Amino acid sequence: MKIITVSDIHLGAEKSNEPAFIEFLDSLHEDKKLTDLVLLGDIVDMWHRDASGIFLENLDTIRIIRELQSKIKVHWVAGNHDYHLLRLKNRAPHYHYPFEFSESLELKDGAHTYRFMHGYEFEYGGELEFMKPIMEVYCHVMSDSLLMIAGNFHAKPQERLKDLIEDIQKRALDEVRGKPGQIIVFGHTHQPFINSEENVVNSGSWVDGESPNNTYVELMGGKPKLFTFKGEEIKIRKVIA
Ligand SMILES: [Mn+2]
Repeated sequence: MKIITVSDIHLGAEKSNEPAFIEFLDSLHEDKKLTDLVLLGDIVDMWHRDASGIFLENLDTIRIIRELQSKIKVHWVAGNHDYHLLRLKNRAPHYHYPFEFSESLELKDGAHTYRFMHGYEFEYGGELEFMKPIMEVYCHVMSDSLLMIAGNFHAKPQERLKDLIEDIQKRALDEVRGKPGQIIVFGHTHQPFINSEENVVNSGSWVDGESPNNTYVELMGGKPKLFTFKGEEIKIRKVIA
């Protein structure tokens, strides 16, 4: 089993690095060992583009992911910016969508369990249930006036989360603390890392201006690796208390 995970492409947002992401997806066709692709949320950005237009504007990307589905399993975990995807099934239960969208995901590989969450859960903490309908509303009623009112809510994650980042990373660690064999993989913060115990992994983003960006996670045999597409493996390990 070889899993590749990416998150936070933010397709539809001005700074999304769509061309590089398409090139990356194309490259996955060559990987004969690959069994699973996990799209870990905020793949499309319905907070910056109307939900109906966004898929028309990104047909190329969707087509490539569909083609990959003939070879590997594709899992799509919803993020806060594509949270509405979880509700598609309720709206049209008779329609067979090409992707299954889930709130979180667990994949087992022998003695190892990989757990995937987008990561807004770690930001919102106790307010999570209150935030879910708000995330959905944001996906629906994207408008310039709402963006103005929202203000800070839409700031770049690195600015918006700068005082919260340590807490978010600790909450992610809490998910797997004292659970041998479990690895938590999340995104949301646009700050890719693997911790020193190699059981907490952040997949980063594909947004211009973030550094590093265009990152992806590879999971094989219980070992996470972090790469920059067309760049180096990121070998630094972050200590989280
Ligand atoms: Mn997010």
